[in-house]
Amino acid sequence: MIDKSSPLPIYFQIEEQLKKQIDNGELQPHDALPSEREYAEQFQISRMTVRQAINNLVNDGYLYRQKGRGTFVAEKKLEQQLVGLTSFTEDMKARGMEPSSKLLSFEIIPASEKIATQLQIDTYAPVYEIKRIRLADNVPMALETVYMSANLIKGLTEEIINQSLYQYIENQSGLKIGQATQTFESSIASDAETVHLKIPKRSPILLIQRNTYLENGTPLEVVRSLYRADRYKFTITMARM
Ligand code: 16G
Repeated sequence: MIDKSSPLPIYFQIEEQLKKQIDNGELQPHDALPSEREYAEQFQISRMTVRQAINNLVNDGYLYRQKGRGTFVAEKKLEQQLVGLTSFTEDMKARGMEPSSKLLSFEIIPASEKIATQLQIDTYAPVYEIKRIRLADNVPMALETVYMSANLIKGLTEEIINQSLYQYIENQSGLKIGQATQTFESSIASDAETVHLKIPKRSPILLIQRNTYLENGTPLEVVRSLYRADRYKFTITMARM
């Protein structure tokens, strides 16, 4: 409830109340929110204050607006701990979701100079280029492009790629994945990317690039992934240095 005598600003109290309703399931993903006018009447406050609270919740990803239709509760973001080197399949299984992939293209191409440098192979040496939409419970979460040396990883097939790449590398090819470096940047999705990810045009997205190495230091993969910014949140625990 709203406490007008509290030192906490009213918009903040509304935000907290809505967040609580979302967390405890009283408000479910895609539920329509009452209008600003209804909230203003219910709480006996100005519509401006309601709008401020709702704007903040839209900006923080708890709610989303649809032109001409209103404001709705957003799906909860997946919280991904930044510990350990894991695959998409492992990440989804760990949270009880069903991973799957939609293969967009799978080719062997000559390595560009940039990819060759990162994979420490000759320019124009054969590399796999694998483009996949990664889905969790059938919802597109990320678009991933992987480059790997075709001389290092032999015998990749469409069937394998539709399952788990890391599982194949470790269990079938006998190689040991060691470590990776990863960068995170914000970006804006292209029109084609928004179609694949089923998000509105010009949505913000997270560009994640990973360079993975085998235990012996050989570069294994160069990956460019676009993760849905409305569905992902990364957490990291840091110790004071
Ligand atoms: C993750 C990795 C990607 C790796 C893939 C293997 C990021 C940014 N990317 O999506 O580098 O190729 O897992 O997944 O985390 P798979 O074993 O399910 O095919």
